[in-house]
Amino acid sequence: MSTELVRKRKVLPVLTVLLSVLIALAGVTASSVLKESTSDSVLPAAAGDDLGDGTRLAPYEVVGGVKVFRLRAAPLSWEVSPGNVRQAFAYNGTVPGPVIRVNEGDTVRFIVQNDLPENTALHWHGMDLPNDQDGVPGLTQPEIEPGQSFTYEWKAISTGTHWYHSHMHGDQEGKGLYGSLEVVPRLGDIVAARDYRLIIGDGPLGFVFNGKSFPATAPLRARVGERVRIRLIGAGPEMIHPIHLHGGYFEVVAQDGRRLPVPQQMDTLLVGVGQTFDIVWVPTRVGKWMIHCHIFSHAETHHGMAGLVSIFNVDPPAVGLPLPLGG
Ligand SMILES: [Cu+2]
Repeated sequence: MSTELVRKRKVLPVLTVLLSVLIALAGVTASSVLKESTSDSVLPAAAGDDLGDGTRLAPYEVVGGVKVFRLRAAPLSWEVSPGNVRQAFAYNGTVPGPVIRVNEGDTVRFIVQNDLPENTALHWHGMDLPNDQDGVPGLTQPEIEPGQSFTYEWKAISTGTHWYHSHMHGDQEGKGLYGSLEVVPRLGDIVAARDYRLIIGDGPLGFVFNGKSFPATAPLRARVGERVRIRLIGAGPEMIHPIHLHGGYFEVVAQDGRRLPVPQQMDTLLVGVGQTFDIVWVPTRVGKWMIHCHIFSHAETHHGMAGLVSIFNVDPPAVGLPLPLGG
């Protein structure tokens, strides 16, 4: 037996043991993450789950390898804050509509049912797709009339944070016909312990984050030291909003779904209608930290905070991380 072969025979069992240990460790990590996800809104999420920000993940069924989603647009009485009920238009009975999250390369189909009292059409904002699936009424397709449905089908090529919305006119969008459209890249997704979205609305529902006005906006949970991803989406339909986070700075890592070559650190980010940004924040101190529009009439009244305000409830780290000096 050559010395080379002897060496291989000694090394292989060692490698096998190492591999088993690594697999066991990976199993422990995965199960602890899953365990936390049920109690603490930490990734990963399943269809129908509350994503911890007042939105829910859209369910779908797989038919012949295609992910099939159903979206029903209909009028809805929607309470934006306690006692403040507005006449909304909604996909599947919620404002915003369900979060559509698919993987890069998926073929997706959307059956859109129009139960509104008026015509509509649905646009897939930021998607590279065939022109006749772009959802622009009168240009790429006929208007979907009340009682009718329209089926869209395309391949998810454009990765990152995007959104979908009615392209009929701004009023439909302002009444709530929009939602987050998230295409998870095969490689290089933004790494984070938590994944929130804040869709900014400023139409007939008033100033709303994810369809709600403070104090009805969902409180957002985080822990010191975690990487917290926030997807900011300007759904408009009319205004721009300087979104400000208390408690230090965040990093802007992507715009309109595209990763920035150099992430930029700031504490206030101007979000225009149609724009999306992915920001990452690592809280350094426990407490209640605001994220809000810094135009005061969008975030406050004479009776206190209202509109575009959400609160991060930051808890101590799950493991003993060093805290910043100075308390
Ligand atoms: Cu604003």
